[in-house]
Amino acid sequence: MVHFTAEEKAAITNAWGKVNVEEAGGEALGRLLVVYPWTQRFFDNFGNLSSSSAIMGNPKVKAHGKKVLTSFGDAAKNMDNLKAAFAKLSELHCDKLHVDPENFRLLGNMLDVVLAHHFGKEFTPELQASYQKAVSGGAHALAHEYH
Ligand code: HEG
Repeated sequence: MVHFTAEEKAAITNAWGKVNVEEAGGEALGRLLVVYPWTQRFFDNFGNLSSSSAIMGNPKVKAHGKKVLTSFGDAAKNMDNLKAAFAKLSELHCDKLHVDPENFRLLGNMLDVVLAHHFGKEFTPELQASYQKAVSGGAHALAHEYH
């Protein structure tokens, strides 16, 4: 299980407070769908995904991105027990949605790009490392109930 030092927790929480979750969520999910187009198959009820501009402007992508990042942020309040924080969602993504957990990692990397863009030089390697740890911890926890 991942362990976070007090400094890492503080850095993650502090930076997360400056993130516009709605914007960043739509941007990260949109980029996932553009960069890894096979991920679009989970969202065939989202309407027009025919081009990158259609995807990035699609209101359902934005709304779902916000939902995903909001729940990610809620879990970040529970960094000592990500497994418990994500247990229900893990079951949902496995049993109902059949999302391959590899996709959690891909989405995490898209979030990385979005945060780097948002924070610029403030996204120091140390902060990036803390986020990578949080994201891979989250991805691991989300995959935990898979069987
Ligand atoms: Mg998932 C639903 C969170 C990655 C595909 N996702 C949801 C919901 C949440 C969530 C909170 C709504 C659950 C509900 O309605 O009760 N998702 C979530 C997190 C992460 C993630 C925290 C990773 C950090 N999801 C993810 C990825 C895919 C995916 C990578 C597919 C590539 N999620 C997915 C789908 C739905 C949800 C297809 C149902 C969408 C719908 O039709 O409403």
